[in-house]
Amino acid sequence: MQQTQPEQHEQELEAEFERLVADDQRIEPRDWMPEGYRKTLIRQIAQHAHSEIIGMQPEGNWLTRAPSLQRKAILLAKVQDEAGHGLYLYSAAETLGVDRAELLDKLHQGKQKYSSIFNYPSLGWADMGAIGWLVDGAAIVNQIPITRCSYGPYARAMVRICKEESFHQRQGFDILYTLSHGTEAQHQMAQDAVNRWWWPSVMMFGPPDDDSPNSAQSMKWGIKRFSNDELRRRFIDMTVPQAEVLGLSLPDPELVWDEENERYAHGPIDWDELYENIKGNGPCNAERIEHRVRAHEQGGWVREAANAYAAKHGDQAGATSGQSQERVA
Ligand code: FAQ
Repeated sequence: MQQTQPEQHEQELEAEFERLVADDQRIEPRDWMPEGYRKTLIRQIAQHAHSEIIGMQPEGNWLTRAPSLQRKAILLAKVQDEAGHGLYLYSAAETLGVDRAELLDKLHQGKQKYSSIFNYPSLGWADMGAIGWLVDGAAIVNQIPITRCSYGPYARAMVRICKEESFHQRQGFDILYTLSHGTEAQHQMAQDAVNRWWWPSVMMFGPPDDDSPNSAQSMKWGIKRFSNDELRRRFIDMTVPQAEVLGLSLPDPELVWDEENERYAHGPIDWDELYENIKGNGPCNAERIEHRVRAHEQGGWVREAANAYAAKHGDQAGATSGQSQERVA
């Protein structure tokens, strides 16, 4: 009797993919997937990975000027976590058949994006508090649903990343709380940082739903679970009461509790600012890419050494298995 497996047609493979997504199961790297799904994931995961490593810059700027040894150690750990998040995410992207060197080239050539938020300058120590509290706070709201993304490697990477982001948000809150309850000058520093980081953080969630070309398909595929506006609203609802605990105000006079809809109403968002930033015209776009390319070039010898070590290690592993095969033979 013939035992060969029947050839599955593309339609059957697609039906199986749709079934897995509908049943809230995970798609794994070896599973069949539509080309558009693969491309969308590569685009989003690469953008996410790039954001993590570019996001090290505004905080890296303050490592040498942290006000105490303890604050410096905490900030250093946070920035190192961000490098780690970049590595998990580049690895997740590689499971889709791309090479991280190719993704980095695209970032350096401006062919792939990173989050708009990192194109704002970090002008003072209080900015470390505002970045942790607001930017990591926004990142958590955006990323917790990605722990349920239909693509397994991305979802799993996000579980650990979210745990670390919670610590990051907490450390930012702690910096701001200390400053806000310090001297009048310290309170002003905290308020000034929050004034500057609030709107960019609100914009981080992306364009409004009626101008978000990727959302509908990404939600259908279970890559995104909620729309940009829904996540933005959740972030605002979560953050306003925290600002009250901090004793700081948010720079939006129209931010009031809306009884009827049971959420905060807010003032108009300056979408032109976001679109200009995404196009490359934000306050620090050129500086961020310049710095990244310089760091990449200066780190070339590390990659060469790591590749040489891997090649040597690979040879040794081959030699060892060869020897053991000989022994077995
Ligand atoms: N900045 O159709 P949509 C962090 C682009 S990690 C720049 O709505 P989509 C940790 C978008 O790519 C922060 N570009 O797109 C940390 C698309 O362009 P394309 C990063 C943006 O993908 C904290 C076009 O606009 N997080 O903060 C932005 O469905 C502190 C149309 O938009 C992630 O990447 C923007 N803000 O939704 C590190 C999370 N928004 O590609 C250091 C994962 C939109 O078609 C310190 N990503 N665009 O040419 C996502 O959830 C989604 O990709 C969105 C965008 C929500 C960002």
